[in-house]
Amino acid sequence: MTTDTFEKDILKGLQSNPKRLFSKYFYDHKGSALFQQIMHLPEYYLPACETEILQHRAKDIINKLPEANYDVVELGAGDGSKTAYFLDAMIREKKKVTYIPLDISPEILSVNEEIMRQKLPGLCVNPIAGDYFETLKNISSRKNPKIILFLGSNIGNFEGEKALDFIRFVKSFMGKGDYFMLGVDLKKHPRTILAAYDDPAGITKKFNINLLDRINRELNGNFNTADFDHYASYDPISGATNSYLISKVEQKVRVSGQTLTFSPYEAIHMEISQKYSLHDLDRIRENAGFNKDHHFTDSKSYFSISLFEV
Ligand code: AVJ
Repeated sequence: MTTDTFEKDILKGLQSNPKRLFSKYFYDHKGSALFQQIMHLPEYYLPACETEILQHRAKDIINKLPEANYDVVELGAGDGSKTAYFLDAMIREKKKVTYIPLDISPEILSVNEEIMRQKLPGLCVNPIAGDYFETLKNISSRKNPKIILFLGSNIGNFEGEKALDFIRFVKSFMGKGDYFMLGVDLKKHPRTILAAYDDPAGITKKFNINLLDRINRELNGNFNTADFDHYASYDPISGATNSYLISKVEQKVRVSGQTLTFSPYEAIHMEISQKYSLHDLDRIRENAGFNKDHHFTDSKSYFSISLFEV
């Protein structure tokens, strides 16, 4: 990511009304470490539910896959530690797999490779660093049938129709007999969802505030982070969790030579974490032009790994 795009996006967002910042910029070094802490919070149920499915339902998922050979392509793979459970099951079920983790960060991909070497020696791993747009082009010319993984409820960060646009975009790199495997957080009791984004330990607040610190560091900003508070809300009708930073006082902030003014209690929209019902997912699958779907959920039905067939 060039500073240029970062600077343009941040200024544009902060000069908009309402003000907004983009969650894709949360993940600098410090932000990635804070996200690791979030994943271990008792209120943040998502990773445990997804891991349960990948550990205990992998065989049911694999039973839906007819071919003997697959390229397993993972979008935004990270360290791949959860994916290892699925890959392990693939190998035990005698599938021949090549694992192709795609991620923007080459550093995390070398961690991924090392984890696979330790957990699954002998697995063929072929990492590709870059953004989705560049890296997906690379894989569309490969001949093996593909399973494209997009796990961790990362689809939730796309606003409204953008999720469907993204799935259609991914599908344009797929052919007959390929599968899209999507990890999604399901609609559930609003209090359970809200608690996951409003932890009493305040880690989610730090995760949001860190973007202001990043702007201070990288764009010569002077946010006084103590003047901002974190606020999350969940709308059970739309299924959107929205996170905001609220300016507690009237204030002026300088960023990249520009002056921004905040009214008392003015909000910056930070992130959407969209929740879906299985019915919502069926509709998306149909609108994206996939043939069939299968949903695999954890024992509490909090999370789904959904398999869409081309
Ligand atoms: C990484 C996008 C799945 O939205 O649940 C966690 C990020 N934000 N707590 C999510 C996040 C606040 C997370 N995703």
